[in-house]
Amino acid sequence: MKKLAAQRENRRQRRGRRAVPVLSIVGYTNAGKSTLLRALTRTEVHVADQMFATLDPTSRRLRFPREREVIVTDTVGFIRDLPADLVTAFRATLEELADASLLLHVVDAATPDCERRIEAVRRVLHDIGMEAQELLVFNQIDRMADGEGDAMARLHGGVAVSALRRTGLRELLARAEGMLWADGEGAPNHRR
Ligand SMILES: Nc1nc2c(ncn2[C@@H]2O[C@H](COP(=O)(O)OP(=O)(O)OP(=O)(O)O)[C@@H](O)[C@H]2O)c(=O)[nH]1
Ligand SMILES: [Mg+2]
Repeated sequence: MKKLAAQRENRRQRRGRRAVPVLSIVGYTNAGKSTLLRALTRTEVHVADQMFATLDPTSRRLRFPREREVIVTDTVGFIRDLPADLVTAFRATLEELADASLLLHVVDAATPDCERRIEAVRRVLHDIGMEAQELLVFNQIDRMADGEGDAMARLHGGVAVSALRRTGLRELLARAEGMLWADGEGAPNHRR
């Protein structure tokens, strides 16, 4: 664990020097975080329909138009009232979040209690002292009636996507780019 923490610190410093923004994918477990990372970067990341399929952080490089580059990291799913020992076990993953310039908060939009889950995830983020800006990503809209996912996303100021079908990703990237480079040009809009 110590060695891993040292390696992470190293990576963090290198990223800091190069000023590459980090986009961290967060969300309730099974929301589709790993599927989204895969869709965005077209690489294989462990995906499974089970609790906590992602047990360690996974980072990928992603290029925006205009040669802008970001690092996207996948994290373990958050659930309501995450027990303290689980928080300890996932500290490595949660520590990665300290790097984040932007949180892509993935929501399974087709789940009836998705608003309660959004709040649960926000509570965990708050409890670990995470305050980076957030973009709500309403995923799995292919499981909903036409237009329903878009309406939900609009209501919450988020974007609607299907990570599985790879729809809505262009809009997602445009919004993320706008949030990271608020002035449209120049240096990324880092939190620190
Ligand atoms: N229909 C549909 N299924 C999806 C979509 N995105 C993800 N899934 C499915 O949802 C299940 C969970 O996806 P994952 O990407 O593993 O979810 P996760 O958020 O990474 O899960 P944890 O790492 O366990 O927290 C898988 O069976 C995916 O195929 C989507 O847009 N539409
Ligand atoms: Mg996962």
